[in-house]
Amino acid sequence: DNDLPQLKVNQTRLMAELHHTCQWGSGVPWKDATDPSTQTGMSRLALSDADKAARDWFVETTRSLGCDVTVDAMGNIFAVRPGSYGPKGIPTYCGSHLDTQPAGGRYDGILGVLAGVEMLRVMKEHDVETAYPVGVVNWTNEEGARFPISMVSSGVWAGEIPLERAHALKEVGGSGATMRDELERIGYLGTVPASYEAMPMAAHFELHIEQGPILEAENRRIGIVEGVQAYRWYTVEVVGREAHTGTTPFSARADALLTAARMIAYSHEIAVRKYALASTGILSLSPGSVNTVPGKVTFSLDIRAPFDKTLDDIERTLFQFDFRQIVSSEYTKGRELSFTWTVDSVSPATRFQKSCIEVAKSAAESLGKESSRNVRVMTSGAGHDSVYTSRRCPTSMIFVRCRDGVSHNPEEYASPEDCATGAEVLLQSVLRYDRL
Ligand code: HGY
Ligand code: MN
Ligand code: MN
Ligand code: MN
Repeated sequence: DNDLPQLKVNQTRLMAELHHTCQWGSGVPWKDATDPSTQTGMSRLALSDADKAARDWFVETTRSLGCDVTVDAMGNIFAVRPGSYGPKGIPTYCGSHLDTQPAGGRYDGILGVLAGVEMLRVMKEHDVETAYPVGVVNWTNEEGARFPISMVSSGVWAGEIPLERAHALKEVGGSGATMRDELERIGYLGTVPASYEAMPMAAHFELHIEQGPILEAENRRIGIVEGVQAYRWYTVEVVGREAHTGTTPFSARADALLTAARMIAYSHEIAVRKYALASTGILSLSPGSVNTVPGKVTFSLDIRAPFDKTLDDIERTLFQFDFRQIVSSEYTKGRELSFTWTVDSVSPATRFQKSCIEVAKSAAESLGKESSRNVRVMTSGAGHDSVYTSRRCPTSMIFVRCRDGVSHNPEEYASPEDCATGAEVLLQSVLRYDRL
């Protein structure tokens, strides 16, 4: 592979496009991006008007770079640049997602998509001829923030999530609009089936910020991701009984919020004991009055661990024993206290394929002498669409460090140099994989 052109990405252009695309979903111009006092963060929720604007830009830009663009039934956008083997060749893709968290950052997802666009630009500029087609894909609703199954569209593509279930997903706390409604409203309900049979991939590489503290702590610039930890999302509903806060003694209360708070605190204790993580990011209660004991609480649980078995243990412990124990101990004081739970999203522990890990690693090490000290093989704490693509084709990911390991936060930041280096490793990985 030494005769591979040592192509450089254009860092200024890449960052200019990050600035340009941040206009969609950000209340704050990029120049204020590092000033926390002005930061409102990115809110380019899946299938929102801001997401549509970014999607339209992606379609128009990749078309102008000579790509055929296909939109599937989940609104996944596949931009494919032909290779010398012609249309029958199966493309090597790089991809990520344009949607963000409600108060997200400026790099999570979009950096990987824009690095793919930069790859296309560099290939066009240097008349690079790949044997197989290369593609850039934008996966719909990776975050699962607006429609509460994360990586749902790559999950449908991989045949792991039924299309009907995804289409019927209702937006969190919103108007009740479904994914299908919103796909139709913004004009991205494609006719091509959302499936790997319809849109096959030879391989999938994803550039993403690490979203954690490891690379920065070890002063490494590039992470080569060999797998993703397991995680599950639950919704727990606790039902008690509304009561007057001034006249109802504790002994007669069925306080749904107090009970839910104890359950949430306990889930964190269990997670710590089992070297796992637990978080509650959504909590709603009713009726929501200062002087009424809450009768109903609904909260989310996001549990993560390196191994599925740990999640099995935690799930069994919480839902078969401890939550029952907590509710019944509260119950003896009051009456009519109960809870129900649903599993909303399951992302099993994932190991990427050696072929892609090795390609990405050698691509990173080819970037100059000291680079091997800059490279760290690691697993991802966050879920990504690559979890699902790895079910259907060789996959790996490339991480760049982010300041203080912060993400899903307006202050998310990755340096222009690191963004460009990551994009270069992505470009080299795709070129090398094409040669395999
Ligand atoms: O939840 C996750 O890890 C991802 O950001 N969807
Ligand atoms: Mn992401
Ligand atoms: Mn994210
Ligand atoms: Mn993610």
